[in-house]
Amino acid sequence: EKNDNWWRGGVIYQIYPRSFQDTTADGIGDLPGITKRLGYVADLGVDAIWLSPFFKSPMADMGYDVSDYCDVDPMFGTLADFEALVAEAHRLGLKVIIDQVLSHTSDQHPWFKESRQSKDNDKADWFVWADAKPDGTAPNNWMSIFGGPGWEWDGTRKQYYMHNFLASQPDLNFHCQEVQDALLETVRFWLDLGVDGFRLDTVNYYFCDAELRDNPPMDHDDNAAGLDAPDVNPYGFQQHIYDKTRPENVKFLQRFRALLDGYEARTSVGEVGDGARSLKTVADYTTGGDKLHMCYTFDFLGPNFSPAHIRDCVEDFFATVEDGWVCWAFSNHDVDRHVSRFAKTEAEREPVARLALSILATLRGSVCLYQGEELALPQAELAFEELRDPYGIRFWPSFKGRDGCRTPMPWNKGEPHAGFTTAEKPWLPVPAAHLPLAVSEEAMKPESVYNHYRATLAFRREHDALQDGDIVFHDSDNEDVLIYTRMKGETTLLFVFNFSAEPQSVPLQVAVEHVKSLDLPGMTGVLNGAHVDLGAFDGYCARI
Ligand code: TEU
Repeated sequence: EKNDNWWRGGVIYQIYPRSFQDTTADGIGDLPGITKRLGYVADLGVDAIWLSPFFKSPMADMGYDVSDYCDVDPMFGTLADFEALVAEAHRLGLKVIIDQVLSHTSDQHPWFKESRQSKDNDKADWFVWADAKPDGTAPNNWMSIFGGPGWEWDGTRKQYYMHNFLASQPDLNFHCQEVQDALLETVRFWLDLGVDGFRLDTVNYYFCDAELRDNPPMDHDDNAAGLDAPDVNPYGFQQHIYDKTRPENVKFLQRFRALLDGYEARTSVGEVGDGARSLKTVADYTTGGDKLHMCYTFDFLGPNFSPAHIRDCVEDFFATVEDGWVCWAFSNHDVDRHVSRFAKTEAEREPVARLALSILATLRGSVCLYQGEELALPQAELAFEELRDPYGIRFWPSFKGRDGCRTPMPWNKGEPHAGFTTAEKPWLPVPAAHLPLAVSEEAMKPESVYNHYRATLAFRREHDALQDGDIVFHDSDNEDVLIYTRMKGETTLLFVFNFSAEPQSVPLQVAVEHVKSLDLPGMTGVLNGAHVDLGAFDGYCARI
């Protein structure tokens, strides 16, 4: 039975509320829609859901611009709807993790509206304000991730304010104690409502350099996931050592953790996207058991899916982060869906989806799945006119934005908009290519990727060593093959995976008489003498 440590090795299913299920016929998903579909989520065999933001917001960044931390946006429902959602989730045995966007607010948040009035109001220091340089330009060279300078001039206050993302997402000033206190009060509000945990958006951006020093130029090797390529994003021109990932954050995270520890069995997962420096940051934020429970890096959110990359990332993680904990993910609402990143052809899409999940579910760490990946949905191709993501609209066509992974869940092939909405037009279209992959189709087929997810997650639950057992990688002279063991107590489980479309015969490095083959769902690798024979994108598991 899971306990206070349920999150350690737990599986989280990310729901993007706008695109899960509409019940009000406005073309946008809502909380009652999620509640209605929780049975489906529980049946997949996950431990928790993570809900992307549903708070009051002008939706300039699809809810990652919050104007009231303690209320539900009418677009998504009411607080009562949220309480009903939590009650239903708990009845089904699902924990509920919500997304806290504490680094910045919306410019429509009352705190910012007050702060921008003058240099001496009660909230004057709640945001990062600075005078212009003598020539009128911005205080320093900091850039916004969404393009252009990280500073916006305010005509009323006659100062610049800092923003890491849109100009309508002003950065809160964490050096101000009152800001920390106010944010922790909002966290307490949700804890008291029964929320089981928090995903902390851009947790390494909370503090900026108090002296506002210029950033040095970017070292491009320092760009692990390749998301910050300068031709796509001017953010990549700088090494953000002054406006992000400040050591001061550790103390704030200790305050945050102390608050959570006053409640039972709560958890937190921080989003740390910071290129090659991520692991140092994750170590700072998750070791010692008095800060975050776990972090989320961008290691597996880029184009690279190979045995060497997976081994390097996992080994580096546990070597650097020691007793800290990770939550791995291949997909989320910010990146192209992973089957489209990893599979070279349409024929490879489903085999790659199966292989990726078999690995994800057997690595050391917690797991985060993104809605629709259990259907092996490919990235949607959208026309410029259909885009809603300000990031994509800004950089089109070199970067097409994040809408292609945010299209609505296809529930039922036979219904308009695949059963997502009865509105004439959903906020983003359901791609035609997703219709044959709808839940109504996939659930019926025993061999579907969807049923592979259910069986593989069940396999994970059955084996204690897969929750938090150690992991050791083993060398192979075949670069298409990944071999590792998971160990806990007396149990050692061996895994062998083939990342190529060619069959492989892999020499076994243990005496055959000690090997007891296990049925790894959806995988057909077999023991053949002193070798494991694997088909294309295949896997094998044994107790040794
Ligand atoms: O994302 C943080 C972040 O760093 C992303 O901008 C990432 O670099 C980019 O999306 C990669 O394509 C979080 C949220 O997940 C994202 O949806 C928000 O837009 C962002 O914060 C601002 O709140």
